[in-house]
Amino acid sequence: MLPSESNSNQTLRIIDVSLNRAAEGLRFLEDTARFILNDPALTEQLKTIRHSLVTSGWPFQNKLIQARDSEGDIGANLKVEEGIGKTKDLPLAIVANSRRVQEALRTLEELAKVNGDDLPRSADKFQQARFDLYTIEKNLIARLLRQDKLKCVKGLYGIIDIQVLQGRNHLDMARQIIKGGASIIQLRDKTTGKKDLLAITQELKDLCNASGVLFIVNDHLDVALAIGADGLHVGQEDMPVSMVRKLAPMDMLIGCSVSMVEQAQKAVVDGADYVAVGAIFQTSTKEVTTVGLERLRQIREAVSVPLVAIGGINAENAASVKRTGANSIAVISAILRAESPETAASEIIKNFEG
Ligand code: TZP
Ligand code: MG
Repeated sequence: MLPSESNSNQTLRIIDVSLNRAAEGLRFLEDTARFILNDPALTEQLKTIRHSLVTSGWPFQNKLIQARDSEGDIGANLKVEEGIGKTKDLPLAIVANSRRVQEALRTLEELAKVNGDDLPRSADKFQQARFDLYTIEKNLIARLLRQDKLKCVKGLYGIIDIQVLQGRNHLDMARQIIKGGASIIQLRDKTTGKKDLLAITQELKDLCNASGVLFIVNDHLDVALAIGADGLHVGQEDMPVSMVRKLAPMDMLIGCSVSMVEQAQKAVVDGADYVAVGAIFQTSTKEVTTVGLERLRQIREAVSVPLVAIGGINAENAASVKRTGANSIAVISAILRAESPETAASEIIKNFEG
Protein backbone atom coordinates (compact mmCIF):
# COMPACT_ATOMS: atom_id res chain seq x y z
CA MET A 1 0.00 0.00 0.00
CA LEU A 2 1.29 3.44 -0.91
CA PRO A 3 1.93 5.72 2.08
CA SER A 4 -0.67 8.26 0.90
CA GLU A 5 -3.37 5.58 0.56
CA SER A 6 -2.56 4.24 4.00
CA ASN A 7 -2.79 7.74 5.46
CA SER A 8 -6.13 8.42 3.87
CA ASN A 9 -7.41 5.05 5.11
CA GLN A 10 -6.31 5.89 8.64
CA THR A 11 -8.07 9.22 8.46
CA LEU A 12 -11.24 7.54 7.24
CA ARG A 13 -11.05 5.10 10.15
CA ILE A 14 -10.88 7.99 12.62
CA ILE A 15 -13.77 9.72 10.87
CA ASP A 16 -15.81 6.50 10.90
CA VAL A 17 -15.15 5.84 14.58
CA SER A 18 -15.86 9.48 15.54
CA LEU A 19 -19.11 9.65 13.62
CA ASN A 20 -20.24 6.36 15.19
CA ARG A 21 -19.25 7.56 18.64
CA ALA A 22 -21.10 10.85 18.18
CA ALA A 23 -24.21 9.17 16.78
CA GLU A 24 -24.33 6.58 19.59
CA GLY A 25 -23.92 9.20 22.31
CA LEU A 26 -26.51 11.43 20.67
CA ARG A 27 -28.96 8.54 20.43
CA PHE A 28 -28.61 7.87 24.17
CA LEU A 29 -29.19 11.55 24.99
CA GLU A 30 -32.12 11.75 22.59
CA ASP A 31 -33.81 8.67 24.08
CA THR A 32 -33.29 10.08 27.59
CA ALA A 33 -34.90 13.39 26.55
CA ARG A 34 -37.72 11.53 24.83
CA PHE A 35 -38.60 8.64 27.14
CA ILE A 36 -37.34 9.73 30.56
CA LEU A 37 -37.75 13.50 30.47
CA ASN A 38 -40.69 13.63 28.06
CA ASP A 39 -39.18 16.80 26.59
CA PRO A 40 -40.16 17.38 22.93
CA ALA A 41 -37.88 20.41 22.41
CA LEU A 42 -34.68 18.73 23.65
CA THR A 43 -35.56 15.53 21.76
CA GLU A 44 -35.98 17.51 18.55
CA GLN A 45 -32.70 19.40 19.00
CA LEU A 46 -30.75 16.19 19.58
CA LYS A 47 -32.42 14.46 16.65
CA THR A 48 -31.55 17.37 14.36
CA ILE A 49 -27.86 17.25 15.35
CA ARG A 50 -27.74 13.46 14.95
CA HIS A 51 -29.34 13.62 11.51
CA SER A 52 -27.06 16.41 10.35
CA LEU A 53 -24.06 14.24 11.26
CA VAL A 54 -25.08 10.86 9.93
CA THR A 55 -26.83 11.81 6.69
CA SER A 56 -23.82 12.25 4.48
CA GLY A 57 -24.88 10.25 1.42
CA TRP A 58 -23.89 6.84 0.13
CA PRO A 59 -20.53 7.46 -1.59
CA PHE A 60 -19.10 8.81 1.67
CA GLN A 61 -20.66 6.08 3.84
CA ASN A 62 -19.31 3.53 1.38
CA LYS A 63 -15.78 4.91 1.81
CA LEU A 64 -16.08 4.76 5.60
CA ILE A 65 -17.33 1.19 5.65
CA GLN A 66 -14.58 0.13 3.22
CA ALA A 67 -11.99 1.61 5.56
CA ARG A 68 -13.53 0.07 8.71
CA ASP A 69 -11.44 -2.62 10.43
CA SER A 70 -13.04 -3.40 13.78
CA GLU A 71 -11.05 -6.60 14.32
CA GLY A 72 -7.81 -4.77 13.66
CA ASP A 73 -8.68 -1.99 16.11
CA ILE A 74 -6.17 -2.14 18.96
CA GLY A 75 -8.55 -0.07 21.13
CA ALA A 76 -11.33 -2.66 21.04
CA ASN A 77 -9.83 -4.81 23.83
CA LEU A 78 -8.53 -2.05 26.05
CA LYS A 79 -9.83 -2.26 29.62
CA VAL A 80 -12.06 0.60 30.85
CA GLU A 81 -11.38 1.76 34.41
CA GLU A 82 -14.31 1.82 36.83
CA GLY A 83 -15.75 5.33 36.83
CA ILE A 84 -17.80 7.60 34.70
CA GLY A 85 -17.82 5.22 31.72
CA LYS A 86 -19.30 2.41 33.80
CA THR A 87 -21.79 4.37 35.81
CA LYS A 88 -25.37 3.30 36.47
CA ASP A 89 -26.29 6.79 37.61
CA LEU A 90 -28.41 8.63 35.02
CA PRO A 91 -26.99 12.17 35.49
CA LEU A 92 -23.48 10.75 35.21
CA ALA A 93 -24.52 8.75 32.15
CA ILE A 94 -25.75 12.00 30.58
CA VAL A 95 -22.44 13.70 31.36
CA ALA A 96 -20.46 10.70 30.05
CA ASN A 97 -22.42 10.50 26.81
CA SER A 98 -22.34 14.26 26.25
CA ARG A 99 -18.58 14.16 26.68
CA ARG A 100 -18.37 11.25 24.25
CA VAL A 101 -20.21 13.30 21.63
CA GLN A 102 -18.23 16.48 22.37
CA GLU A 103 -14.92 14.61 22.05
CA ALA A 104 -15.96 12.96 18.80
CA LEU A 105 -17.07 16.31 17.40
CA ARG A 106 -13.77 17.86 18.41
CA THR A 107 -11.87 15.11 16.60
CA LEU A 108 -13.99 15.64 13.48
CA GLU A 109 -13.47 19.39 13.72
CA GLU A 110 -9.68 18.98 13.86
CA LEU A 111 -9.68 16.50 10.97
CA ALA A 112 -11.84 18.84 8.91
CA LYS A 113 -9.21 21.54 9.45
CA VAL A 114 -6.25 19.42 8.28
CA ASN A 115 -7.99 17.06 5.88
CA GLY A 116 -11.10 18.93 4.72
CA ASP A 117 -11.53 16.90 1.53
CA ASP A 118 -12.22 13.69 3.49
CA LEU A 119 -15.17 15.15 5.35
CA PRO A 120 -18.64 16.14 4.16
CA ARG A 121 -18.91 18.97 6.74
CA SER A 122 -16.72 21.94 7.51
CA ALA A 123 -14.84 22.43 10.78
CA ASP A 124 -17.14 25.23 11.94
CA LYS A 125 -20.22 22.99 11.52
CA PHE A 126 -18.67 20.45 13.90
CA GLN A 127 -17.67 23.24 16.24
CA GLN A 128 -21.23 24.63 16.25
CA ALA A 129 -22.65 21.17 17.03
CA ARG A 130 -20.16 20.80 19.91
CA PHE A 131 -21.18 24.15 21.40
CA ASP A 132 -24.87 23.25 21.01
CA LEU A 133 -24.10 20.07 22.93
CA TYR A 134 -22.66 21.97 25.90
CA THR A 135 -25.99 23.80 26.32
CA ILE A 136 -28.09 20.70 25.70
CA GLU A 137 -26.09 18.78 28.32
CA LYS A 138 -26.80 21.49 30.89
CA ASN A 139 -30.51 21.51 30.01
CA LEU A 140 -30.74 17.71 30.24
CA ILE A 141 -29.11 17.69 33.68
CA ALA A 142 -31.31 20.56 34.88
CA ARG A 143 -34.47 18.79 33.67
CA LEU A 144 -33.39 15.59 35.39
CA LEU A 145 -32.73 17.41 38.67
CA ARG A 146 -36.30 18.77 38.62
CA GLN A 147 -37.95 15.57 37.55
CA ASP A 148 -38.65 14.14 41.02
CA LYS A 149 -40.26 17.42 42.10
CA LEU A 150 -42.28 17.58 38.91
CA LYS A 151 -43.72 14.15 39.65
CA CYS A 152 -45.41 15.76 42.70
CA VAL A 153 -47.44 18.05 40.44
CA LYS A 154 -50.53 15.90 40.77
CA GLY A 155 -53.67 15.69 42.89
CA LEU A 156 -54.43 18.65 45.12
CA TYR A 157 -52.33 21.80 44.88
CA GLY A 158 -53.48 23.71 47.96
CA ILE A 159 -52.97 27.47 47.94
CA ILE A 160 -52.56 29.25 51.26
CA ASP A 161 -53.79 32.71 50.29
CA ILE A 162 -53.03 34.90 53.28
CA GLN A 163 -55.76 37.37 52.30
CA VAL A 164 -58.41 34.61 52.28
CA LEU A 165 -57.50 33.20 55.70
CA GLN A 166 -59.64 35.71 57.63
CA GLY A 167 -57.86 35.27 60.90
CA ARG A 168 -57.22 31.54 60.61
CA ASN A 169 -53.60 30.55 61.06
CA HIS A 170 -51.61 29.82 57.89
CA LEU A 171 -49.66 26.94 59.43
CA ASP A 172 -52.79 25.34 60.90
CA MET A 173 -54.48 25.52 57.52
CA ALA A 174 -51.48 24.08 55.72
CA ARG A 175 -51.25 21.25 58.27
CA GLN A 176 -54.89 20.34 57.74
CA ILE A 177 -54.67 20.48 53.96
CA ILE A 178 -51.59 18.29 54.02
CA LYS A 179 -53.39 15.85 56.32
CA GLY A 180 -56.23 15.84 53.81
CA GLY A 181 -53.76 14.63 51.18
CA ALA A 182 -52.42 17.67 49.27
CA SER A 183 -49.26 17.04 47.21
CA ILE A 184 -48.28 20.71 46.91
CA ILE A 185 -48.68 23.84 49.02
CA GLN A 186 -48.31 27.31 47.56
CA LEU A 187 -48.04 30.53 49.53
CA ARG A 188 -49.96 33.37 47.90
CA ASP A 189 -49.71 36.75 49.55
CA LYS A 190 -50.34 40.01 47.75
CA THR A 191 -49.96 42.47 50.63
CA THR A 192 -47.62 41.45 53.45
CA GLY A 193 -44.22 43.20 53.55
CA LYS A 194 -41.12 41.20 52.65
CA LYS A 195 -39.81 40.89 56.21
CA ASP A 196 -42.97 39.25 57.58
CA LEU A 197 -43.48 37.34 54.36
CA LEU A 198 -40.06 35.78 54.73
CA ALA A 199 -40.95 34.48 58.20
CA ILE A 200 -44.29 33.04 57.04
CA THR A 201 -42.62 31.44 54.03
CA GLN A 202 -39.90 29.84 56.13
CA GLU A 203 -42.48 28.30 58.49
CA LEU A 204 -44.50 26.88 55.63
CA LYS A 205 -41.43 25.58 53.87
CA ASP A 206 -40.27 23.76 57.02
CA LEU A 207 -43.70 22.19 57.45
CA CYS A 208 -43.84 21.07 53.82
CA ASN A 209 -40.30 19.69 53.89
CA ALA A 210 -41.07 17.69 57.03
CA SER A 211 -44.27 16.36 55.42
CA GLY A 212 -42.77 15.44 52.04
CA VAL A 213 -44.96 18.00 50.27
CA LEU A 214 -43.75 20.39 47.57
CA PHE A 215 -43.58 24.04 48.56
CA ILE A 216 -44.07 26.78 45.97
CA VAL A 217 -43.88 30.55 46.44
CA ASN A 218 -46.16 32.78 44.40
CA ASP A 219 -44.78 35.95 42.70
CA HIS A 220 -41.60 36.63 44.72
CA LEU A 221 -38.39 35.14 43.32
CA ASP A 222 -36.26 36.78 46.02
CA VAL A 223 -38.32 35.14 48.78
CA ALA A 224 -38.27 31.77 47.01
CA LEU A 225 -34.47 31.99 46.64
CA ALA A 226 -33.94 33.18 50.21
CA ILE A 227 -35.71 30.24 51.80
CA GLY A 228 -34.83 27.63 49.14
CA ALA A 229 -38.40 26.90 48.02
CA ASP A 230 -39.04 23.96 45.71
CA GLY A 231 -40.52 26.29 43.16
CA LEU A 232 -41.77 29.68 42.10
CA HIS A 233 -45.09 30.44 40.46
CA VAL A 234 -45.46 33.50 38.22
CA GLY A 235 -48.31 35.07 36.30
CA GLN A 236 -48.40 36.92 32.98
CA GLU A 237 -47.61 40.25 34.67
CA ASP A 238 -44.78 38.95 36.86
CA MET A 239 -41.10 38.48 36.11
CA PRO A 240 -40.97 36.56 32.79
CA VAL A 241 -40.35 32.82 32.94
CA SER A 242 -37.20 33.14 30.78
CA MET A 243 -35.70 35.60 33.28
CA VAL A 244 -36.69 33.48 36.29
CA ARG A 245 -35.09 30.47 34.60
CA LYS A 246 -31.81 32.41 34.31
CA LEU A 247 -31.85 33.50 37.95
CA ALA A 248 -33.20 30.39 39.65
CA PRO A 249 -31.13 27.36 40.64
CA MET A 250 -31.29 24.42 38.20
CA ASP A 251 -33.48 22.36 40.53
CA MET A 252 -36.14 25.03 41.15
CA LEU A 253 -39.53 24.35 39.55
CA ILE A 254 -41.16 27.19 37.67
CA GLY A 255 -44.91 27.35 37.20
CA CYS A 256 -46.73 29.90 35.07
CA SER A 257 -50.37 31.00 34.99
CA VAL A 258 -51.94 31.00 31.53
CA SER A 259 -55.39 31.45 30.08
CA MET A 260 -54.62 30.97 26.37
CA VAL A 261 -52.95 28.30 24.23
CA GLU A 262 -50.25 30.71 22.97
CA GLN A 263 -49.36 31.74 26.53
CA ALA A 264 -49.00 28.09 27.53
CA GLN A 265 -46.75 27.35 24.54
CA LYS A 266 -44.60 30.38 25.24
CA ALA A 267 -44.29 29.52 28.94
CA VAL A 268 -43.03 26.04 28.05
CA VAL A 269 -40.54 27.34 25.46
CA ASP A 270 -39.28 29.86 28.03
CA GLY A 271 -38.66 27.10 30.57
CA ALA A 272 -41.81 26.59 32.68
CA ASP A 273 -42.07 23.11 34.20
CA TYR A 274 -45.86 23.24 34.53
CA VAL A 275 -48.63 25.65 33.61
CA ALA A 276 -51.69 26.62 35.64
CA VAL A 277 -54.75 27.12 33.44
CA GLY A 278 -57.56 29.33 34.61
CA ALA A 279 -59.91 30.48 35.68
CA ILE A 280 -61.65 27.28 34.64
CA PHE A 281 -64.89 28.14 36.52
CA GLN A 282 -66.22 31.36 37.99
CA THR A 283 -64.42 32.53 41.09
CA SER A 284 -64.64 35.49 43.43
CA THR A 285 -61.09 34.99 44.76
CA LYS A 286 -59.45 36.83 41.87
CA GLU A 287 -60.65 39.21 39.16
CA VAL A 288 -60.07 37.01 36.19
CA THR A 289 -61.76 35.82 32.99
CA THR A 290 -63.42 32.41 33.08
CA VAL A 291 -62.02 30.24 30.27
CA GLY A 292 -63.91 26.97 30.78
CA LEU A 293 -63.03 23.32 30.30
CA GLU A 294 -62.76 23.62 26.51
CA ARG A 295 -59.72 25.93 26.87
CA LEU A 296 -58.17 23.42 29.26
CA ARG A 297 -58.68 20.72 26.63
CA GLN A 298 -57.03 22.86 23.94
CA ILE A 299 -54.03 23.57 26.16
CA ARG A 300 -53.80 19.86 27.02
CA GLU A 301 -53.42 19.16 23.31
CA ALA A 302 -50.89 21.94 22.78
CA VAL A 303 -48.31 21.24 25.51
CA SER A 304 -46.95 18.13 27.21
CA VAL A 305 -45.98 19.60 30.60
CA PRO A 306 -48.19 18.88 33.64
CA LEU A 307 -51.34 21.03 33.76
CA VAL A 308 -52.73 22.52 36.94
CA ALA A 309 -56.34 23.65 36.64
CA ILE A 310 -57.36 26.63 38.78
CA GLY A 311 -60.41 28.78 39.47
CA GLY A 312 -63.68 27.80 41.14
CA ILE A 313 -62.66 24.18 41.56
CA ASN A 314 -64.49 22.19 44.25
CA ALA A 315 -65.55 18.64 45.12
CA GLU A 316 -68.48 18.80 42.66
CA ASN A 317 -66.54 19.76 39.53
CA ALA A 318 -63.13 18.16 40.28
CA ALA A 319 -63.90 15.00 38.28
CA SER A 320 -64.77 16.95 35.11
CA VAL A 321 -61.43 18.79 35.33
CA LYS A 322 -59.61 15.48 35.63
CA ARG A 323 -61.46 14.06 32.60
CA THR A 324 -60.39 17.10 30.57
CA GLY A 325 -56.73 16.36 31.19
CA ALA A 326 -55.57 18.25 34.28
CA ASN A 327 -52.81 16.58 36.30
CA SER A 328 -53.51 18.66 39.36
CA ILE A 329 -56.08 21.11 40.76
CA ALA A 330 -55.19 24.33 42.54
CA VAL A 331 -57.80 25.31 45.08
CA ILE A 332 -58.21 28.28 47.41
CA SER A 333 -61.71 29.01 48.69
CA ALA A 334 -63.15 25.48 48.59
CA ILE A 335 -60.56 24.46 51.17
CA LEU A 336 -59.70 27.67 53.06
CA ARG A 337 -63.33 28.67 53.57
CA ALA A 338 -64.47 25.14 54.49
CA GLU A 339 -65.35 24.35 58.09
CA SER A 340 -62.85 21.52 57.96
CA PRO A 341 -60.11 22.17 55.38
CA GLU A 342 -58.85 18.62 55.95
CA THR A 343 -62.20 17.02 55.07
CA ALA A 344 -62.68 19.43 52.14
CA ALA A 345 -59.22 18.59 50.79
CA SER A 346 -59.73 14.83 51.03
CA GLU A 347 -63.22 15.06 49.41
CA ILE A 348 -61.83 17.07 46.49
CA ILE A 349 -58.94 14.63 46.06
CA LYS A 350 -61.29 11.61 46.22
CA ASN A 351 -63.44 13.05 43.44
CA PHE A 352 -60.46 14.21 41.37
CA GLU A 353 -58.66 10.87 41.55
CA GLY A 354 -61.96 9.09 40.82
N1 TZP B 1 -55.78 32.32 39.31
C1 TZP B 1 -56.75 32.02 38.47
S1 TZP B 1 -58.19 31.76 39.26
C2 TZP B 1 -57.51 32.03 40.78
C3 TZP B 1 -56.17 32.32 40.60
C4 TZP B 1 -55.22 32.63 41.67
C5 TZP B 1 -58.26 31.97 42.04
C6 TZP B 1 -58.58 30.57 42.47
O1 TZP B 1 -59.25 30.58 43.70
P1 TZP B 1 -60.52 29.68 44.00
O2 TZP B 1 -61.05 30.24 45.30
O3 TZP B 1 -60.05 28.28 44.18
O4 TZP B 1 -61.47 29.87 42.89
MG1 MG C 1 -48.47 36.54 40.25
